[in-house]
Amino acid sequence: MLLNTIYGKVRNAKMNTQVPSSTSSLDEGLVGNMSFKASLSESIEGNLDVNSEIGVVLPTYCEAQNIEKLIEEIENLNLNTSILVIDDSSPDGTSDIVRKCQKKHNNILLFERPKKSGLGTAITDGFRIFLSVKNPPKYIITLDADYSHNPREIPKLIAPVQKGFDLVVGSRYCKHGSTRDWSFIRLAVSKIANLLTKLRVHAKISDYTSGMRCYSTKLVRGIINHLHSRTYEIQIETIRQANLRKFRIKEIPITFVNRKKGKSKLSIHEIKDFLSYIFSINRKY
Ligand SMILES: Nc1nc2c(ncn2[C@@H]2O[C@H](COP(=O)(O)OP(=O)(O)O)[C@@H](O)[C@H]2O)c(=O)[nH]1
Ligand SMILES: [Mg+2]
Repeated sequence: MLLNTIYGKVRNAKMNTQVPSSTSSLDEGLVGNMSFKASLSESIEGNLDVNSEIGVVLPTYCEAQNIEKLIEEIENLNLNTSILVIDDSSPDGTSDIVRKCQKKHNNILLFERPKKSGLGTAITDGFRIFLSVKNPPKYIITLDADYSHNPREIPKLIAPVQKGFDLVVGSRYCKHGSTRDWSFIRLAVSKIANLLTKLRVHAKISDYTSGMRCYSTKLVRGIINHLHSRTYEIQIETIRQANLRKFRIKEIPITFVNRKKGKSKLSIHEIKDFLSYIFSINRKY
C-alpha cells in the first residue's frame, strides 16, 4: 500500500544520466517488490543514492518563473540537503528548468507525474520517496515553490526538530509571524479555514494550513499510512495525524509573502475538498 500511489502514476520518464542502473538505492522493505522498485527508480530523475541529512520536498505546478531561483537559494544555504521536486508535467516547462539545475547540482531529484494530481498527493509522494531511499534523510522540509516561503528561514525550522520536536510549522499567525501582500479575501479565507480547523483539531498551534514545515523522518514514517489527502487539506491532515499520535509539534514565526510570479493553484474545487475534509473530521480518529 505504501507506495501504491506512486506506482499508479509511474510513467516512462526521460532518464537522467545520473540515475543508477541498479535499484539498490531503494529500500526493499518500503518499496515492496522488485518490479515496483525498478519502476520507481526509472521514474525518478537524479541520483537516488541520497545520503543527506535534510530532504526538501518542492511540489510544483507551473512554477517555471520561480523554481530556479528557489533551488539556487536552497543550495546557497550550504546545508546537507537533497531537493526533490514533484512536478505534474507543468505545461510551462518547470521540469526542464529542474533538469537544467540537475546539471549544476548533484543533489536534485525530479519526479514528474503525468498530470496535475493535487498538492496533497505531491507531498505524500515526496514523503514516500524519501522514506524509500536506502539512507532516508533525518528531517524532511516542505516548502511552496512560488517563493512565498523564504528558504533562508529553513534553518530556523530545523533547529527545534534537532532538539526533539517532530513537527515544526512555520506560522504566519503566531506572535511575530506575518503575511505580506495578500488580498483581504485571501487572508480571510485562510483565517476562516484555520478557525474551523482549530475547532476540530486541538493541536497547540495557530497556523494549520502553512506549507512551510520541518518533519522528523520518524514522524513521517509514523503517519504516512494515514495520509489520504488529494489537495491542500494535506496540511491539516498531517498535523491532525501527528497530534493524534502524540508527536511533539511546535510553531515558529515566519513571514509569508504573496507570490510575485505565476498564479495560485488554489481553486474553488480545492477549497471545497478542503472544507469537506474539515467537516468530515471525527475528533477521535
Ligand atoms: N505537484 C503539484 N504541485 C502543486 C499542485 N497544486 C499546487 N502545487 C504547488 O503547491 C505550492 C502551493 O500552491 P500555490 O498555488 O502557491 O497555493 P497558494 O499559496 O495557497 O495560493 C506551489 O509550489 C504549487 O506549485 C498540484 O496539483 N501538483
Ligand atoms: Mg502560493
